[in-house]
Amino acid sequence: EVRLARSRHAVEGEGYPAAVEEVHKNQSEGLYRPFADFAVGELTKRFDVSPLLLKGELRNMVARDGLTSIQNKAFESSKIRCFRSTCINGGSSLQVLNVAGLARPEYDIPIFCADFFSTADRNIIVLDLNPLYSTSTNKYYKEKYYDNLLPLSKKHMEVLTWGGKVTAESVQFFSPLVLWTKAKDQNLQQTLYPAFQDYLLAWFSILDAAQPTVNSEAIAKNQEAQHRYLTWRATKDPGRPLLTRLYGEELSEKYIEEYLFQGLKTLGTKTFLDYFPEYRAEDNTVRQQRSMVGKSFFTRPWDEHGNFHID
Ligand code: BLA
Repeated sequence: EVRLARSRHAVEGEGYPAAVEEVHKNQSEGLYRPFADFAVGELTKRFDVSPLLLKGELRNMVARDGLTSIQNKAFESSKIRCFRSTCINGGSSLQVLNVAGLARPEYDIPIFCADFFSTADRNIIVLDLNPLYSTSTNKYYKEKYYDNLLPLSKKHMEVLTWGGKVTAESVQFFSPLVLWTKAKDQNLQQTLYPAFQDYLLAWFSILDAAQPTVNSEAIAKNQEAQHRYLTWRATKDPGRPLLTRLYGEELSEKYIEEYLFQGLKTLGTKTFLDYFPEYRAEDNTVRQQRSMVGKSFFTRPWDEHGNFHID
């Protein structure tokens, strides 16, 4: 395996390239490409990573419209099981960034999650350090990873305000730091880009400081928590229908299993219905609905101390 030169992707200077609007218009690289470049640049600069090679048909995915491009990159390191960055550029009608960072199971550190979906007239944005364990029932976990980051997230929350209706099922995967927004009429390069940088660097700092556990029970738990998360997302991710439209059923299933939610087939053997039995239909298939609880959160359910409140 080829090691990446550490400085290869380094981003020169700080901030967002001034020409990004132009780039977006020209549809050459897309709205989120500077985000992806920053993520990969910082990752390779800070950690001793090796690229994870994509298999066969996942290497050069071609969208059915022949125009939408996709850039996939994935890495691992001694502490990182998988860090992957995906950038979809479909011109002014479709821009997607999806970045995920999952540590090895010797660490209980949160999952880095950036899910940005933009069209000409709307943005759907989730940026978070998704918790492996509930921050409302596990105060130790909340204190360990989140309390000291609340001030950092506060300034971004004030700009990137709560995006409205989101299901209870999604909220259980979110942390008190989550930025869930539909940020309209905003300069994302001035609002979202700094938040993305802050959250990513915060995740890197957590990783830097992390010490592996040797407790096999703790390792197994961390692994199952990641598996449960991946199982949820691989089955219920709202991006699914779009991926199927772009790449067809077969390729997108492969992409979801082996790349986007890699670990699904290797970290555990439990099924979606084992983790989420409330989704079992009478014929034992998985119910199509995204929410069974039926509760939605219209406002941010955490207070400024990161405590969860149900109104
Ligand atoms: C919508 N994506 C959403 C929404 C959320 C998320 C909360 C809006 C609310 C909803 O429709 O449920 C993201 N949901 C999450 C995350 C978790 C969760 C991160 O439970 C758990 C951690 N998004 C992508 C990719 C695509 C994508 C790769 O990450 C497409 C290729 C698209 N997300 C996408 C689309 C919608 C969406 C198209 C709108 C779906 C709709 O309006 O029906």
